[in-house]
Amino acid sequence: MGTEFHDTMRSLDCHNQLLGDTSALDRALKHDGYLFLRGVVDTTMIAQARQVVEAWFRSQSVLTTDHRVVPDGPDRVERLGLHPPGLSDTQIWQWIALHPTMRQLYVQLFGGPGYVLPIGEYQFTWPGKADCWSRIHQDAPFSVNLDYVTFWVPLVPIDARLGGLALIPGPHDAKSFHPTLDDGTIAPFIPPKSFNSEDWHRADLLPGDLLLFGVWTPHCGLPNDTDRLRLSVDFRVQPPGMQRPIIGVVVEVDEGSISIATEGSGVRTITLDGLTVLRQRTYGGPEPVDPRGYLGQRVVAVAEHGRAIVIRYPRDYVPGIQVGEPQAGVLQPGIQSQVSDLALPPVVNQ
Ligand SMILES: O=C(O)CCC(=O)C(=O)O
Repeated sequence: MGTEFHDTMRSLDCHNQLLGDTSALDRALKHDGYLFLRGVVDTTMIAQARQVVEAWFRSQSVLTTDHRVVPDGPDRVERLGLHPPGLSDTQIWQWIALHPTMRQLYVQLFGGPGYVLPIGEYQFTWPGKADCWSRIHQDAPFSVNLDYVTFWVPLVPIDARLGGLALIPGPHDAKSFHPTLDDGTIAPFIPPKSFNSEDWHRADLLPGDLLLFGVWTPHCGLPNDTDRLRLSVDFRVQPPGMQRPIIGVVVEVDEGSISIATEGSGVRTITLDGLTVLRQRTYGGPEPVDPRGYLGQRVVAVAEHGRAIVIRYPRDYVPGIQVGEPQAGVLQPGIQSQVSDLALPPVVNQ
């Protein structure tokens, strides 16, 4: 599938009328599998984040000052890989996720503080990026018992030609569309034929808009038919009440257990058994069979009753120490903050 049917793809419903009613927002997120909110993210913050990300791409000589990809740029962007360390070093998704205005938004959406997981991505779909439709997926099969809400945040205006994100609305709870392969493992992607073209929904987005979706919502980044980069960030936030993973550095491993030095709750030891999913740094390859490979590594672990369900790597760092209270208050769509510097806020993960 190319970009030809994006214009006629069904539109996401906007949920702004539910703002101010956290129960209704929660019900809609569960029922629709997503929330689409217009103009709720601080646009000054997003403009600064865009400046940072574009500056990094300009430093790689692939982007012009008027936001165009240079003629031989698409191939060069592809060669940067999906997770360029230099882009990650800007720490700009964490800056957005921990920004005071975002923390205020978590309170408005969830009725309490959000906890930002150390799992975030910079998306930079380049013109002509191939095989976008072969990357349809749900997050749940990768996250195994780790629940969260994905915050998908456009940094640039996104129309049908630039593509953006499409998803399949619906509760989908606990229903995996990922086929099981012959060797018993779960396929990393969902075959496109699993859905009809009219099942897919998308929306034109502006900086300040926000797309939230749950771990069972099938989604896919769309192809880009322009001469610009589609820039967005996505990060994962846990509303109050969701079970937190254990996050820290592995300090001890033996046959039956793993000990993780956390930032807020000391060293936690959990048992490993034959059912523990041990994930390697990149998905799609062979999983590590020897848990001793995690020694000295920062990990995210999901445990139940002291038993490790999954050990995985974070994607970037977010402080786990909880300091300070988020400012309560109601954000109005279109709010602009007075924050104009690029300094990271103090250590705050609520
Ligand atoms: O933005 C994209 O292209 C894909 C995003 C995605 O897969 C995610 O947020 O989980």
